[in-house]
Amino acid sequence: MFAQTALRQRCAKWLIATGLFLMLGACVEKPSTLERVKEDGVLRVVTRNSPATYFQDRNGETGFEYELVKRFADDLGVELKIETADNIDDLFNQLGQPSGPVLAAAGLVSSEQRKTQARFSHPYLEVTPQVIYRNGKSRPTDAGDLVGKRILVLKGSSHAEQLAELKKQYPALTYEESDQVEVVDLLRMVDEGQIDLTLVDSNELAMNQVYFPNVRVAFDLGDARDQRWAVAAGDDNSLLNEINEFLDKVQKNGTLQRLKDRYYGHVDVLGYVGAYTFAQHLQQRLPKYEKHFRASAKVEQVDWRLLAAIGYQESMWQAEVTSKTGVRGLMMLTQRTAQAMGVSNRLDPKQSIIGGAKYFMIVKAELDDSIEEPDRTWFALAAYNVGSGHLEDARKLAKNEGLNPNKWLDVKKMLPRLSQKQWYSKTRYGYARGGEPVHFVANIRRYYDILTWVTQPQLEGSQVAESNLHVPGVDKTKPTEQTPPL
Ligand code: BLG
Repeated sequence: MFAQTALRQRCAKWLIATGLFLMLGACVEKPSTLERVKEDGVLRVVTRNSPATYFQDRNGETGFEYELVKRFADDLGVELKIETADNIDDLFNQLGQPSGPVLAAAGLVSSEQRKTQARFSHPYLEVTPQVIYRNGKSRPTDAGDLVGKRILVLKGSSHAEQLAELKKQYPALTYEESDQVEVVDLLRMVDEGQIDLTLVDSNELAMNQVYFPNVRVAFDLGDARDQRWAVAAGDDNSLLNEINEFLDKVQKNGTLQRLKDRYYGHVDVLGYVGAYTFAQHLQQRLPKYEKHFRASAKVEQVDWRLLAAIGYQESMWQAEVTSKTGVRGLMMLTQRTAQAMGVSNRLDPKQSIIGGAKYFMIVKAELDDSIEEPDRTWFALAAYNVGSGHLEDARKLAKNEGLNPNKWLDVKKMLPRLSQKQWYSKTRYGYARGGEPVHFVANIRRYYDILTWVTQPQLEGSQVAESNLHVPGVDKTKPTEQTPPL
């Protein structure tokens, strides 16, 4: 009897001990990636240093991927730490390391081969692979025309994979891959005739076209593809699920569209011809006026590159222009504005820039306090062009439509209505060529982005910075006035 009780007690103790052990086991189980990120308070992201992904300007870190992933880190309530990979293979290697970054945000498209190395998120951007050739040489029109050409692509890129596929169909096709270059280098090499062809994604070309006047699209190689973020291979879905929820959310609430609008929405505005022209003017015209833009920017506490972008939109950096409507000079001042700003000679570039800068800051200060940056800058640009009264009318129309009168994305939809009688007849200031400020702002944003990229501080040892050194007219050693980020 006693022995039986003792046995039962021993069994009970053993069961409790085993239970505790198992529970302990459960407690020390490895935390999920998401838990680890939250515990560390840091989201480590690997990307590439390029204008379409991530780069530094004088206001700090920027780029489409950077901005999107920063919002994700903010949502998680953690700090963002960006790491850059030298090339795409290196990027996937880093992602695979147990102590490496947990997420790759670098304009990646998924492929069968890549799916063995990583898992991909929901899509956020659609791009088309394009074959790039040099203007003046014979234009390839289909995949068969690639045979016999000197072709260079990024090592480990989806474009290299496409060429490997094509080689099965065209065994004579030859191409090289390099891990020593970035997209800008490939485009420069085509521009300078060092290689015949390269392959890049449409968004990368659009952002870089302005530096390379000779570069042209030969044809689209295949259908549009989706860019996605990547996490390490494995079965831990914690971070991936969170990413997908985030991407779905920013898709629905318009944040993603706003970012696309900011970085890519206006790339079509220039068109290719405009982009080549801009590249030439950057070299030939801007140097004459740069000192005046810098001086006015200092006085008005505004980014000189924004003033330069306005100047390009107004006159393509020409001092002696007159519009059909009699508006004149580098910053295209009306007679009334010139008088109000104390400009006696509108054709004097220095006076025009001083007056334009002053006027821009005045219309900006007059805007409703509830309009925040960066929209505040876009509204000020619109007011510079169409006048504050008409801009107010468009804001009222936006409000009546249930849109947000403080968001440029909403108000720019209303501005063109100011030229339609059914709408302008009901506004306070009446008819205006409302389409003009929409193009005006889109163009200036584009020029401003380009000038920001071209004048970014030296990135030590970077291929990208190297490749920009050939753009004259921009003295990278001079300090720039610090201004609020746009
Ligand atoms: C702007 C004025 C605004 C004025 C609006 O016109 O000129 N801005 C400047 O002078 C800097 O002051 O607003 S208002 O005072 O409240 O009426 C509206 O009148 C100039 C615009 C006009 C535009 N460019 C700066 O963006 C222009 O020249 N448009 C005509 C082009 S063309 O003749 O068809 O080629």
